[in-house]
Amino acid sequence: MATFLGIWNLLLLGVIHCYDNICERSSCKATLSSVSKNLSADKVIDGNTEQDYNSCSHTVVNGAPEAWVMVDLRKEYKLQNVVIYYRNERDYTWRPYRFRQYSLQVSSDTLSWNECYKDNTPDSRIPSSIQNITCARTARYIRIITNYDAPEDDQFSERGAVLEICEIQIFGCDSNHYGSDCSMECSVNCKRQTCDNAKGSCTYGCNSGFYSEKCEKRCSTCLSACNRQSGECEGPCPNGMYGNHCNITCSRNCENGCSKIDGLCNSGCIDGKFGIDCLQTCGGGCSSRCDQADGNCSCKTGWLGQNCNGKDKIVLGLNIDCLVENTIRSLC
Ligand SMILES: [Ca+2]
Repeated sequence: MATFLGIWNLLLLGVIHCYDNICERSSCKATLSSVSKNLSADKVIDGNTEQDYNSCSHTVVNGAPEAWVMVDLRKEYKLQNVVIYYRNERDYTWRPYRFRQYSLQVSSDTLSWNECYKDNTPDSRIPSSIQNITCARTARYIRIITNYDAPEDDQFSERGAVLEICEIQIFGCDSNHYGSDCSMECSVNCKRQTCDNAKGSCTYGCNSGFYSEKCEKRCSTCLSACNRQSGECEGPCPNGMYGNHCNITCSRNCENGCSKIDGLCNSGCIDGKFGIDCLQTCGGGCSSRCDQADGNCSCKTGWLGQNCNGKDKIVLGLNIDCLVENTIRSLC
């Protein structure tokens, strides 16, 4: 009957998920700030979700201003949600009043804690004894901690915080898997092969040479990293390449590579070439390097024209003022 009620409670709470209950398949360890009688921390992760007194852990009454229960998952997991079962005696008027105002926190090292949820139930109300808290964090440690001193205990002159946690179910995936059933593997190109549970986006960015949300696209020939979203190279291009993705080849006639931005040669053209992309050839009659912009040069004896690509008629012995080499030469 109690099991049926437990399932019914889950359905009412909408606790329907496919993520693994991490403590069912690993060596989780639970500890309490203090232990009352034999109601030890083991009861928090024993798989039994019954909520009667003997099925729950219990910190001591009049113990301390603070009470907590902590679960160590033994390694980092990507958490999705945490379901907490608090003591709830069904057979008489006892209510989970000590559960008010608890805090659910996670940590990777127990030194700094990150709060996923803080209950704000006032003294006049009773919190639900089963709570399903979304906690999409990567963590190794989970704790429920409280310094709430319930007024109901005043009549017994009992002071301090008390926790009576029966079970903590921690749902999530291994750090390198994702999806509602943890069946999909994070890309090996994710740093630490860690990604978020919902979409598989790499949590810590991409390994060198990859980009996109899942780091499945390969950067071009960037010398250093490329932009996570666009794939554009964040540093210079390898010599001889240009463009935002460094995937365009500089003119083969550049003297010393070309500008990453527009492909213009860094140090002009190699000897014998001119033009904006150094693809035009200097005249055959140039006596020295031709002008990089327009190809003008000083001519050797017997050559004519601004670019020195024509021959003097005297040299040719023909009555033609000027012949353009390689075009009308057959007329010479
Ligand atoms: Ca239990």
